[in-house]
Amino acid sequence: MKKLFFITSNKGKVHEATEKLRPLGFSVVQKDLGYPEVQADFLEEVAAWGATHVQGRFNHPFMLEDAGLFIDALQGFPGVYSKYVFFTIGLEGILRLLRGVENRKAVFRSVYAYSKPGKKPIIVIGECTGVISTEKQGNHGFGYDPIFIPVGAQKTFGEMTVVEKNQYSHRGKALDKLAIVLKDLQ
Ligand code: ITT
Repeated sequence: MKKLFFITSNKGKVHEATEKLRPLGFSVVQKDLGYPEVQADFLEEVAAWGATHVQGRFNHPFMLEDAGLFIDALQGFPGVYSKYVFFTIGLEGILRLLRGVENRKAVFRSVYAYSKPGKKPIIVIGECTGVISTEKQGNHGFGYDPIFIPVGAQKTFGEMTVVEKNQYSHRGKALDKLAIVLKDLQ
């Protein structure tokens, strides 16, 4: 198994990445080094900037991720502010903003930056479209999982196992792409 460092504070992400990449020959190792999340309009900028920052103090190949939930009826909010919004108004706040709103479409985006010492980070993106439920369902996963139903499913991410969520999710898709990149690099 090839060791793959994942710079993140989020154990849920580590769990999902582990399940996804283990069968492909990678053992994911969490490093909670912390890095500043730059104020930017796009997740790609946040991930690339974070990777360049970590490169300066971690002399191994690694990956990191920036993710967010973009809600149609809220013009893409919370988007790049997903973390802040989750810890402030939370799921209840989002459900309140959408009370009575018919268009419940949303997309989860995940951007991975893979970095090797001295090299420009490689960026891969995964997306998952779906709808925001009218109430919280399930207690698996993390973050917005209990209010997001992906297209093709009848239940929220919060009601899915990690393996099931990976089949639909933005993170699962981004990691599939990353696995191809990593294979080509070997
Ligand atoms: P890092 O240390 O990796 O940055 P984080 O939890 O801060 O971990 P992000 O900044 O990438 O992660 O994510 C922003 C927010 O979006 C985060 O607070 C999560 O609640 C939410 N989020 C991201 N991916 C999610 C997923 O798969 N399911 C539910 N919520 C998710």
